[in-house]
Amino acid sequence: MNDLKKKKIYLAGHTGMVGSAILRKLNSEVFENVIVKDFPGVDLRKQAEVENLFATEKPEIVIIAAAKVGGILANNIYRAEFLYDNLMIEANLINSAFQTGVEKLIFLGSSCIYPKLAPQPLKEEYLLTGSLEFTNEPYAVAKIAGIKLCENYFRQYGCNFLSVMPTNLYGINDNFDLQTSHVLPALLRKFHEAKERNNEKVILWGTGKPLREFLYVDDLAEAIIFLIKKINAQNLYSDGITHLNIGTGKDISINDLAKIISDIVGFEGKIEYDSTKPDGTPRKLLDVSRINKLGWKYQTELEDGIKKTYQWYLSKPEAMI
Ligand code: GFB
Repeated sequence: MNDLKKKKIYLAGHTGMVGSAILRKLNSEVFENVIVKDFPGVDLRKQAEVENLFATEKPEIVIIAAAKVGGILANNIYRAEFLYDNLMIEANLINSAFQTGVEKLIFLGSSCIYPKLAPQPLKEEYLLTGSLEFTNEPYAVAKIAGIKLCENYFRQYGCNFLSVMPTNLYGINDNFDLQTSHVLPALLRKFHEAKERNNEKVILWGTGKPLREFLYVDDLAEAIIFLIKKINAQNLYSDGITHLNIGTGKDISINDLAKIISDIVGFEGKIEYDSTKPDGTPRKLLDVSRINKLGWKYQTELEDGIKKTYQWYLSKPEAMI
């Protein structure tokens, strides 16, 4: 373990919600040699810049938390960028890791890789067994390509590259922009602003019926550290799977989530739905039995995580812009 703490770890995407949570965790575990160098310094979509970064820094472990991400509307509007940017980022990072002999790489994807109507809960082996959900198909295709890059660099060259698929994440440093955010930060903001302005109602998107599973981002960071320490690509691929699910194994309807958030925020008005906005996938509950058996389990219950996120939001006026 002491050796591991001295390894040079390159965390790609350290400024986002996920990357910043992983960075906090790496630092708190006293990993001594963590490098963080991406946008605007290095544009990960540019092959030459990524190759130069790897040639100069020579990382030994790589974590790919860098991605173009967003909620249902952003995925559906910026379809070309969600596909192109994510393909370029992951292809450049994974191939550079191969070329420079990186010892271990962890690639982060998303639960939207599974078919829209797959049986629930979603087992790892359901990948590529049916059609994807339309709103996030470009993002999902890019993330599936990333899984397949890791798998096939392992199959052809034996690279220790593994992929993990977290469920919907939330927490501090989340994006609270109402056009591009995911549902949980959007609801915190909508209920908070409605309370502050004494509005009678809050309008949410879709029907409120879809079910989603939410994981507090610091729990995901714990899972990543656990995987760095304990799990290698061989463990996954020899078990016949290409990636590991990470989640809580519990889901909730958007309408029930809205009730919890409005209670926490203290909004007492009505909740209405705008059915001109998409619902997206009806349900995406991950089967997390594999990672649980390996020895990792989530810690933060939904209400506690929402309270922590709301406290952070209130303490950061810039998140409200
Ligand atoms: O979190 P979200 O944007 O993305 O939306 P997905 C989840 C559900 O919440 C959808 C509803 O059914 C939305 O219609 N919703 C209700 C709202 N009100 C709101 C609101 O004010 N804002 C938002 N954003 N949603 C994303 C994918 O899917 O999840 C990505 O597009 C990725 O590719 C990510 O996989 C984790 O869960 O539907």
